[in-house]
Amino acid sequence: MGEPAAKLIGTFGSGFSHRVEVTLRLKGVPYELVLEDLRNKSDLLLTHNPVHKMIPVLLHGDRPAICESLVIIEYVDEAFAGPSILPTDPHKRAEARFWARFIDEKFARPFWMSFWSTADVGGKVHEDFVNEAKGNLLLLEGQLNGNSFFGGDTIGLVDIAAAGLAHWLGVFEEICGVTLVTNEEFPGLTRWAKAYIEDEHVKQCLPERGQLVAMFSACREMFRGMPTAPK
Ligand SMILES: N[C@@H](CCC(=O)N[C@@H](CS)C(=O)NCC(=O)O)C(=O)O
Repeated sequence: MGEPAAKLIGTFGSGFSHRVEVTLRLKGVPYELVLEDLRNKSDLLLTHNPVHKMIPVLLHGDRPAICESLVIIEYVDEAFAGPSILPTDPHKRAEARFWARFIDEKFARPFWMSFWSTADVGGKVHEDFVNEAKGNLLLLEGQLNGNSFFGGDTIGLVDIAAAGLAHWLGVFEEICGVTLVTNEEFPGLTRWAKAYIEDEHVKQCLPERGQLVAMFSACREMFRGMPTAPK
């Protein structure tokens, strides 16, 4: 890929890091990846994201860092040449942003809790989370509209935001013994997940499945005791 044009502070196994890496790759931006140990945060991370103290963080030139994965994706799309990640039509752009935010704000929690919740959490039991997650999955299934990707023929903002559903889902299903997505119930999403993980740019920055299984298995008891997804 050539001399790094940007530095990404990320961590192994994070779907949020993956979002930024895949965006940089799709845009053809050479980058340096700095892997952070989140149990022992570096000065680099604390200096550049003093507000949330979270990865991913993007450093580009001498200007202040860009934080928050969805914000970084849009920044990279606008700051660098290469194929567009967001549609050019303003209405379609707004729709893509809406569904990307839906994934973080409405989809993510019941999805996560469908795997990891064991007890009554905030008045909800495991089955409530599964039902909620499936309702959200149906909404996403509808958005595919027979297309390969949410944005049409090529990977865009919503596909990148939903990457956890493509690659991390199977890992969680295996570890937790919960099947959330079947081809019978969600044929569009199943096809989409396969197409996403088979994309050449995506493949290059997907964490290896066995390593993900090991990592999430090691944290299983910790996740099960949490009232929400880890931050
Ligand atoms: N909303 C953030 C979420 C990022 C996030 O949850 N990062 C986690 C790792 S996957 C983190 O840095 N956690 C460290 C902490 O909370 O102390 C984004 O989209 O970038």
